[in-house]
Amino acid sequence: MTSGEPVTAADLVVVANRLPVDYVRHPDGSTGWKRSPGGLVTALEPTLRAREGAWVGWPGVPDVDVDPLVEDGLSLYPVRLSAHEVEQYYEGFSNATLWPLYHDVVAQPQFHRHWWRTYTDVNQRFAEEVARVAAHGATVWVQDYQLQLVPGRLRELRPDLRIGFFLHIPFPPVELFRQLPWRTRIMEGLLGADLVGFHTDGGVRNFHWLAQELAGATPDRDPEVLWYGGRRVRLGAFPISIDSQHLDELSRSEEVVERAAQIREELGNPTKIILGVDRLDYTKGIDVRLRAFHELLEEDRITVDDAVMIQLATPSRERVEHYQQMRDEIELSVGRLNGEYARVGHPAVHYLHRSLPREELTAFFLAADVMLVTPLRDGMNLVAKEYVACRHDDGGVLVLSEFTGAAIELTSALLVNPHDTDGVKEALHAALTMEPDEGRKRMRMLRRQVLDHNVDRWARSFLRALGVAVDA
Ligand code: GDG
Repeated sequence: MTSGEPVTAADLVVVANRLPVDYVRHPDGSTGWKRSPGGLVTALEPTLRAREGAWVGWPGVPDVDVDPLVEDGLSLYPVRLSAHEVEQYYEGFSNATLWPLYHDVVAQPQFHRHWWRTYTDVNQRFAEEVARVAAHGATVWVQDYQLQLVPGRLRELRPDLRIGFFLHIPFPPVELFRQLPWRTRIMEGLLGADLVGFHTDGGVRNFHWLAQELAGATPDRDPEVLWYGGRRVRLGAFPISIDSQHLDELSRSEEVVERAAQIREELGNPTKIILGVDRLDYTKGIDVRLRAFHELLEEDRITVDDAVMIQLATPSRERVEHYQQMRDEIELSVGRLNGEYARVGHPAVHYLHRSLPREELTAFFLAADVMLVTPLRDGMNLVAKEYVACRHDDGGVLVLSEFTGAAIELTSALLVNPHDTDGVKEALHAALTMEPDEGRKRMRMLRRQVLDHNVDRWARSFLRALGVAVDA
């Protein structure tokens, strides 16, 4: 897969915490690269290839020195992180300070000065690496909350660059953001960009206000423009999407259709299959849906013959304390539920704590009669869109939290407030008993939205707003 020389002066540089490949050490001591196919790389690959593109990021393993490489035609520039930096910059400041703070403080953020110092050092290193590989006047697209200081640092190093920043998680309400001891520094960092993008208008509004209050930016007549340091900073909402066409095709393949039927059979042909798919994260509201399902069983409104639940939970951030606690709580709830309602050979909840191949996941989406997406807060939530893209049969009902970015577009889902257990319970019951015609009508509307707005369109609209000439 690896061939050619990495570009030395890139016209377009994507910078993200992770490279689109992971460095792997095999048990026999040999090393190699494994692709980690995310939506982002799918979206950006064509554009990166079309112009001398490069990707700067961490290879996923601490303390390794690896040279720049070319992988499937993409020039990749690894940034080295020590184990200490991974602990403080990534697990600490990014995932135990910023992540809970930006998700409405659903868990208590931890503020530690030594984590912050490492975050600034690592952001500086990323900026320096980009400054080295970007051609004169190049465009740089910085991704996400781990790298919020990069736009500012980069502008100091390379004022010739055109810099965009996109935040994949929510940008929090004013009062919450103000808790952060380093709030002004973060705002100054982000204001180094020419374009700051969010999933929703809410993010734009929060940022617009805080940039004035904390960093002294001045507003323009255009509510999506701020003036800072004599420069124009554009803001905008760019709701991300998925590779809808690809998923639609995959879900129509014979293998996936057959596997979906087989899953139903393996479950003992229940009347309804309820599905949840998430990274195991406390923001995703996995406990909310388990509670709703549990109460419906308790109240005899459904039985395990009527409905089984499958919760697929991808392992995530396992070294962060909040995640360990939450995993224990979820597994306790699953155990209780099964203890009370399962029959031998027929669990009420099937819980898998592992990552599945994309084809297998697609088959689960196709098999599920009800998809439960109940985050307490989520920037977008791609799983909701993936479920819709897979339902080429117009089947299935989506129950979706109001507090996801996706809820703004997917208005034909059954929208729920995840803090309202009764509301979630009623919506789950309504989904399980919905008339097929009504379900199909809703799914058709959802599919129109998801198939019309794929991730490629998202990437193009961001780059266009940044002033990059992209094909229509
Ligand atoms: C962040 C923001 C925003 C899950 N399990 C398996 C698997 N997945 C895939 C899903 C989906 C992705 O992981 C999860 O994306 P989400 O959007 O749902 O959530 P986050 O990981 O929290 O993403 C979020 C996103 O960034 C993009 O901007 O939407 O709000 O939090 O694609 O399908 N994939 C495979 N096996 C699994 O077991 N192959």
